[in-house]
Amino acid sequence: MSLSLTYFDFDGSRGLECRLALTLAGVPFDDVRVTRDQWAALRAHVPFGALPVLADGDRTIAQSVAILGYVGRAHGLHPADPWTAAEHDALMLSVEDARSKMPEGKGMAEADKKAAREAFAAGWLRQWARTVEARIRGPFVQGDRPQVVDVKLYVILRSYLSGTFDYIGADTFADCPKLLGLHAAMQAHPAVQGYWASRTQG
Ligand SMILES: N[C@@H](CCC(=O)N[C@@H](CS)C(=O)NCC(=O)O)C(=O)O
Repeated sequence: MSLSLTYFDFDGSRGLECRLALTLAGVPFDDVRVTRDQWAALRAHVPFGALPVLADGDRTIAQSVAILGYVGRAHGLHPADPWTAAEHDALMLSVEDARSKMPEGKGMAEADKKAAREAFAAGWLRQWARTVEARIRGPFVQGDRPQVVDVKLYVILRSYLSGTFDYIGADTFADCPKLLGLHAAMQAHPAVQGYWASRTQG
């Protein structure tokens, strides 16, 4: 099996989720990072015209949740029980909801963007955080062992907690200790630490 994961050349969002899931699984993969110019030529040739894309020989799959589900099922990082697996899928899809519902702010006056983002954080996002919080056993979703669902939650929490998005404050999650604990436990996991070490040494 020769896997390659194609995404943009930055460590965030859906591409980071897939790289970290493969790293957690201990699976070697070709980490293909495309420039924006390369992407313009590539877009028409990938499923759904978006990245990430996972290739195994001449087979490709797109959609981050499908890629994570595949990696998880193939390597024991997604529940074997169908109901529990569907619960994990729902959590992963809710991360996609969070991404699509956040006001982008493109073309908005800064004050309007600020108001829209703060309303999103205080409203939809806080409710999302509480819903996820109730589904975490601790430190990871299903207990002591991280699975692909934890990787996806870690990546979006990392972006919120590090201030990647203007006007989405870390205080949004102040009453969600399990969510913060999941982020901290993922950050401290040897596979994740190894990934970050490899990126700073590269
Ligand atoms: N639902 C898809 C969304 C994929 C997506 O929107 N990817 C973005 C990067 S995170 C992308 O390819 N953007 C470039 C473009 O649309 O041209 C998934 O979860 O993988």
